[in-house]
Amino acid sequence: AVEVMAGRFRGCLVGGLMGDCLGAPFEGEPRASPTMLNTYFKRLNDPNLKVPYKPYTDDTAMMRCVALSLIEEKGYVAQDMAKRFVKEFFAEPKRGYGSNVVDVFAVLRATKFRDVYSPAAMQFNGRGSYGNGGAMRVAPIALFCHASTEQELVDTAKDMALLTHANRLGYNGAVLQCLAVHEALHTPKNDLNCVIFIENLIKKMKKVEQLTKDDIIDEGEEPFVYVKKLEKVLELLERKESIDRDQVEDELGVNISAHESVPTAIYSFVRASYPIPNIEAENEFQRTLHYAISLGGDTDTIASMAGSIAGAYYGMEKIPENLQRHCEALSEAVEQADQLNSTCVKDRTTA
Ligand code: F2R
Ligand code: MG
Ligand code: MG
Ligand code: MG
Repeated sequence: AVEVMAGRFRGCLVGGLMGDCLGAPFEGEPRASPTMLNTYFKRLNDPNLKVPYKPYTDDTAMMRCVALSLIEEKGYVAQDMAKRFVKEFFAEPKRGYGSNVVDVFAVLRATKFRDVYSPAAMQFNGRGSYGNGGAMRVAPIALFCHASTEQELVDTAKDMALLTHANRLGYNGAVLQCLAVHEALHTPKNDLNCVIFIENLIKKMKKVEQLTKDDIIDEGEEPFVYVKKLEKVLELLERKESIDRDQVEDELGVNISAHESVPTAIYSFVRASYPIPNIEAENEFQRTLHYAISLGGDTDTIASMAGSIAGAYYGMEKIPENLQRHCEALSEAVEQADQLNSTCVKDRTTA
């Protein structure tokens, strides 16, 4: 069982990296045409193609911090993680970070990490960010907590997101993405039932989105935003072939806010488990990235989140090698996945 998990751990981190690297050239651009994207993937799959690697962006830069902090600290330690985010940002600030999250890094540094959660809480006049930056980096937590209780997984994802994203939609988006990776990791291979996959997430998010006294929510604001989005995913799945990309954009969203991108990434994973018109991809993992990118908008982040879920389900064995070699720091993602796996294995044997 440990062996099988190793392939899924690798698939998850490599899948996230690949979605980021391969999706980044399209971020914020007008939606790419079907011909353009078919040519893009066909060209990258040519074993003789020699081109510079595609760099990763903020999504992977931060995900690497999450993975390394969990590995070094053998668990979630807020201060260590915050310090890694800040160090990474100031070492390589031009990775395409969100325009507001960079203020959190500056304040964390200026206040010497005294209260690591307070700079994020002060963003947007105390409302906190609902950007997808918490969700885009959460996958290593699903791996690290893969044998933990659901509550531990949810709490850790939320706390990690709160370092930068204090808005309820921001951190709950991270929780949902973490639950989706976790669900994929535990779905037996060749046994994916799209409807059951989404229904399981709906059940879990009904608990997560239940309001507690700590939640800041405006009067009249919808509390079950993610549950509603996942119900829309079910509707889209039912309508099957008749769905076009405009409908996905209208109903789920394709932008940098967590609630307009996390459900879209999850939908991309389930939808790409069977053929899609105009997408020439036999391989389901590749089809997932291709479809996520084809939706336009926040393509690096949606493809990265979809790629982590798909990689956790299909495993490293299913990820085309020709595509892997175009991504920056591929071997480091593999190494971190193995280290996370052995940390968990040690936990299991010493527990
Ligand atoms: N930043 C980008 N892409 C845009 C331009 C990059 C371009 N390629 C370039 O060359 O510069 N991508 C990256 O950012 C997203 C993750 O962002 P994160 O970490 O959540 O950042 P932030 O700043 O907290 O939030 C992003 C924006 O969301 C809006 N927003 C969030 N909360 C809000 C609130 N409470 N009220 C109003 N607006 C809110 C703001 O516009 C924020 O700037 C990923 O796509 C990653 O790839
Ligand atoms: Mg990015
Ligand atoms: Mg806690
Ligand atoms: Mg992005």
